[in-house]
Amino acid sequence: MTTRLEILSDWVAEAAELTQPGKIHWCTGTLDEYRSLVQEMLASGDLLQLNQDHYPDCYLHRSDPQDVARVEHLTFVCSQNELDAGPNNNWMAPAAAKAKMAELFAGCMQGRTLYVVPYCMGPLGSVYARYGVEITDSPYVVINMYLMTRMGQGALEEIEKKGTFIKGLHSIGELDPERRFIMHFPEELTIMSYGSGYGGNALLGKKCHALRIASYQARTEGWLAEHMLIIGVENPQGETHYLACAFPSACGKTNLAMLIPPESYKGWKVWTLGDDIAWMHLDENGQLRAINPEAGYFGVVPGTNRRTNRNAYETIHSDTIFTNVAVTEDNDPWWEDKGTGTPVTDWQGRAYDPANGPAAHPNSRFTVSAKRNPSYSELADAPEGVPISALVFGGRRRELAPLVYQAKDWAHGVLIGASVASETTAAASGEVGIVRRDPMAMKPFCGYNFADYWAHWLSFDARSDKLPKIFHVNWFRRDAKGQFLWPGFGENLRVLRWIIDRCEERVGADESPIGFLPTAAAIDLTGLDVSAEALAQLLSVNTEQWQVEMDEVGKYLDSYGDRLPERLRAEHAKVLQALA
Ligand code: GTP
Ligand code: SPV
Ligand code: MN
Repeated sequence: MTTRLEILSDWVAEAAELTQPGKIHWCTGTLDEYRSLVQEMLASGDLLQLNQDHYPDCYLHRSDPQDVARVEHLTFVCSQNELDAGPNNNWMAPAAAKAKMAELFAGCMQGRTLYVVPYCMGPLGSVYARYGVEITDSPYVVINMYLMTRMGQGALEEIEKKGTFIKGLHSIGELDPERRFIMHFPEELTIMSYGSGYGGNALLGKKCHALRIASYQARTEGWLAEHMLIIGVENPQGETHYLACAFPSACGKTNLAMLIPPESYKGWKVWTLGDDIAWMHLDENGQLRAINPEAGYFGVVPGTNRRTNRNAYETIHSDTIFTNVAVTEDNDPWWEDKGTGTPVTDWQGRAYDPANGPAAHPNSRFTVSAKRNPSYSELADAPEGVPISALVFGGRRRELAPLVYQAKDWAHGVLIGASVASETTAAASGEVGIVRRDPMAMKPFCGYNFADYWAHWLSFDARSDKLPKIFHVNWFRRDAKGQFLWPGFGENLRVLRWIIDRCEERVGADESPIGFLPTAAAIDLTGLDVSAEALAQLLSVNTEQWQVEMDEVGKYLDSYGDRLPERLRAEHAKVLQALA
């Protein structure tokens, strides 16, 4: 197979000329192709077979120990004008970046196969779907793209009809952290990634295309590309409300997306539409609608068990690629808090020794098709997407941020999103547990200047009077002893219920300087071991701490200089004044 689209065949020829592969393989996206790649990777040792009785069609990939997470310091947005990338991005001049990448890519695929991976982000043929082609020398990337996107012949046919696509050139290179760069050229709809085979660095449809490039396109075209899960919450009356929630990496999106209602919530059901990325458009009636551009999950493994996330736990018992987990004596995959089994071999393939740290890497991941999820919603395939009732921001904060609060209006909600801060996690290289600003959970993923991004968000209330209500949640507040105050996971539905009741104007709320808070009786605690004092603490707003926080937010916003929208400054001033 090749293509009748000349710009595509020319680009593949040009990439082959540069990288000098031994072979070129055009991916068709069939199950046979997936299986034969798996067989090749088992033969080469790239994949290890797991216990096929307990985990049919499950495999383990051990990545290079120096290549286990996204690398934000090596990720660049190469716009013509440095200011267009903004202080939120690393920037390099496009010509300099291309020269650097050409040097790295020169001859890098000698003796390897160059795979051409045409893919579609979003339901195939949907007006909201977008297309890309990833060229890669990693069969691991190909099989992950097979599970994560609509990949192969169908996507290629759409690309040929449209005549345009995002170009993504990827090579694992030498997996040398000193020769690793993830470059984005939003104005040229091009991505170049070298030297990593891991997740968001290498599966270019995900963070590089569906967030960095798509956010840039979304701004010029009037829509939103966000780091958000999408769920449907069905109540016992059979009404379903759709929510899109942005939490930073490894802060609970996959878990919330697959939520199983608590025992006392008879007749409630949570449907999964997406666990990481939402593309949202205003329809002709001014209703915000969301699609999930992805078709699979690349989820955090540690912490996944029957109690925290039974849907994920069951989903990953077959047809799953595990990356960097440990294995048991039975050759089952193992991870911290799995709740069963004992590790004998750690994620690096060494005999397990607690002195070496956790058995599974904290950022170990599962890759699995979304359709295997017991709570998968068929509407994830609906070309028109789902109508969104509420947008929810959140972060991992031991202090300060209450369990839940609601923005006073759209512009205040944009300020709340822009003010998100969260403790860093193992999803990116670097220190863990440091509070950093992560506006809209998009700090690593916005393909342009945050000041322009906030202006874009603010522009929506002039275009619709039916916008979703905006909320902020924090599942991670702790008491003086360091214990979580809120049980989290399935119990988070109690908070979603309040959010939906607010959207429907079914409950009142207490007004505070930071927004609307639930009254003490408004969060249902039936069957839950949370004391009234703990709930009071969870819902408390400490004025002094909030003044310090808002001063910090003010300084942060000021760092965006003249580009910062005046309206965001005014919203910030209003909150400061209310706190005074
Ligand atoms: P990315 O895939 O990196 O974007 O992450 P994510 O936002 O999907 O995070 P995920 O749901 O995988 O959760 C990451 C970690 O947070 C896991 O170890 C979870 O067990 C833990 N976690 C998720 N939800 C909760 C919660 O409600 N409370 C607590 N205490 N921990 C949670
Ligand atoms: C994240 O880090 O937010 C992820 C994992 O979802 S990765 O695909 O590696 O970006
Ligand atoms: Mn993510």
